[in-house]
Amino acid sequence: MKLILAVVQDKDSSRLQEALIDADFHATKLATTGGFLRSGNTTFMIGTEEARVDELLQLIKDHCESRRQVMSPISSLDSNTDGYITHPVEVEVGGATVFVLDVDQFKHF
Ligand code: 2BA
Repeated sequence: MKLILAVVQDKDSSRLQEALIDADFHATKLATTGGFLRSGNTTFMIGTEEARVDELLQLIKDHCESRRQVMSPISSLDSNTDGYITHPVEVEVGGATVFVLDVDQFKHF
């Protein structure tokens, strides 16, 4: 058993969710926030048998696009800008950031 954690852009999450259901993968969708851009993204937790990992990775790849995203700078009128970016930053985000983890035990009560 493997646990796949896939961080994807919100724009791709519905399409990916439908594709996971169609392919009979069981997933949990979490609303997450990127540590760098501090904007919302979506993390899927997907438990599956090792034999289906390559199929799952391909499915994630097929449904997640990379996009350029500009992070709006925080307003200088805001009182506390500590640790926040104060100039526009354009970065390439995604398609998907994926972690494949070994699962010690899987229980479904
Ligand atoms: P964020 O942390 O908001 O990062 C968004 C994009 O900003 C990243 O896209 C990358 O292109 C850029 N970026 C991130 N950190 C940077 C830095 N220190 N300097 C310059 N540019 C930086 P992706 O690499 O495709 O990552 C998309 C999202 O996936 C990330 O959103 C984060 O939520 C997650 N992620 C990426 N790598 C991760 C890691 N090693 N561990 C945990 N989560 C990760």
